[in-house]
Amino acid sequence: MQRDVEGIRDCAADRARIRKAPENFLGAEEIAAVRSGRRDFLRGALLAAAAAVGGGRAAAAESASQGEDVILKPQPWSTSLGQPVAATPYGMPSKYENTLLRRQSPGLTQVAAASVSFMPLQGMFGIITPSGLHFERHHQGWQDIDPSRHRFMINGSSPEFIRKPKVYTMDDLMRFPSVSRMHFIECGANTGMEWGNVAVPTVQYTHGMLSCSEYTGVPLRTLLEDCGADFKKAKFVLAEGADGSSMTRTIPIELVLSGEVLVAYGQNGEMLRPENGYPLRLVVPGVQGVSWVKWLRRVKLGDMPWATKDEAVHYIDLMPDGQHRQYTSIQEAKSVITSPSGGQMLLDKGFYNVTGLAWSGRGKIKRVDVSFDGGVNWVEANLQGPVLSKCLTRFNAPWNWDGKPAILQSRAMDETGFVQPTYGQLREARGRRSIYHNNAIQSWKVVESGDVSNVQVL
Ligand SMILES: Nc1nc2c(c(=O)[nH]1)N[C@H]1C(S)=C(S)[C@@H](COP(=O)(O)O)O[C@H]1N2
Ligand SMILES: [Mo]
Repeated sequence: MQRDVEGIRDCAADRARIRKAPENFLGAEEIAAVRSGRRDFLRGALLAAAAAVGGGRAAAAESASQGEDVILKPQPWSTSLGQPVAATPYGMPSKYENTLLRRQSPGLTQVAAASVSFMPLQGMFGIITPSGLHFERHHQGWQDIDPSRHRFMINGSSPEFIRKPKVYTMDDLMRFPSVSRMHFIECGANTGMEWGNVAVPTVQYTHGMLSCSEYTGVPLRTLLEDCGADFKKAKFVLAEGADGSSMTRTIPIELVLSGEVLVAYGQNGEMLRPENGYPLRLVVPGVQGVSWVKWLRRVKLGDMPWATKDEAVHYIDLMPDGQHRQYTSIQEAKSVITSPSGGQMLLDKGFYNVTGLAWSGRGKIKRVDVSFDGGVNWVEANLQGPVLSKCLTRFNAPWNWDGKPAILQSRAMDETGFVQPTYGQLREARGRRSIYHNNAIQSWKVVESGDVSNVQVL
């Protein structure tokens, strides 16, 4: 798979044919350069001609002549001493992998520390998000908290809910039996800008408030039992963060009793990153990101939802009848084709592996269909294992592009039988003035030049 402009030159012999999405709004210039064959972008007129006429043979000829050099002559890396072990005690990506980064959307106002960075889905593989590329959403910036000074308290809004309120140190928590589980986290506002038909250019900005990790921690249920919680009386818990945002969210006790809610300290085999809540965060599988309270300092038991600012003023859905819907926490089934996707460019007709991600807050993904004609005809995609509950699932579908305009879509179905809606169906139920919980089918338009862009199909 072709992943950047330089890569076209270096890897053309692999017959990879997708140019990577421009990572910012300089894309048009790069594309113009591809077409005019400017030599600082692409070597020689041959490939430029190939791109212009969409012919594969010229590109193949170019790659063969390049291939001779790198395959027949000894390269510096085979004739010199390599770097020693532990030259980088904490390993970093290759210096050539310098464009796949978290980015802030140019379509959003940047409010100092209260902001969002998006995960670069368009160039990622499999289902796990490397921790350094995990999206970020902070309401008051992130902190790097000294774990020896971090405390986690469990109490009740009245003594009837809990017999032994406790304060734990990180050392205390890490002595409990732990579990590790893979789950996605999606901000309820992911894909939010598309409600108003504002088409942001790339999948990073349409769907990048999404990540997936293996989390390690203690089921909250275990800790509540340790404190003598009365599960007959307590109906809800309130989770509270230690940062300056006063982030508090109500979580129904049934979710906690299922054992799925974790008080987590581990992410992808190491401690959480500071941006993701180090040293402790709540993991609430299937539920929108805001409930995954970071820098978790307290869980309080009660018998009524608290209606705090982040559940009474924010994170509510404005319905067509003018009413606000509250506590819509579950992330319904959703999917998106990550490549080819907006901003990328198909360099040639022929075979493509269309790939993407599907997920559901209600369980496992059962099936994903893919359309190449804007939803008229559908074929079933291949689900790539493992297919886990409340976790990202990778899908792939083979496609032979005939060089004609096409509209690529994916449609997920989860194990409850829920089918991802079209924009028409979503707007019928929800109107068009929402911010949160947009799980409509995403469409990518491919034109004859090979350019891929974001369009909405009802
Ligand atoms: N304490 C605290 N927890 C928080 C937030 C925050 O600002 N403060 N942001 C929430 C929101 S809105 C989301 S979407 C997720 C984002 O998690 P991430 O930054 O690890 O991706 O954290 C949630 N937990
Ligand atoms: Mo969020």
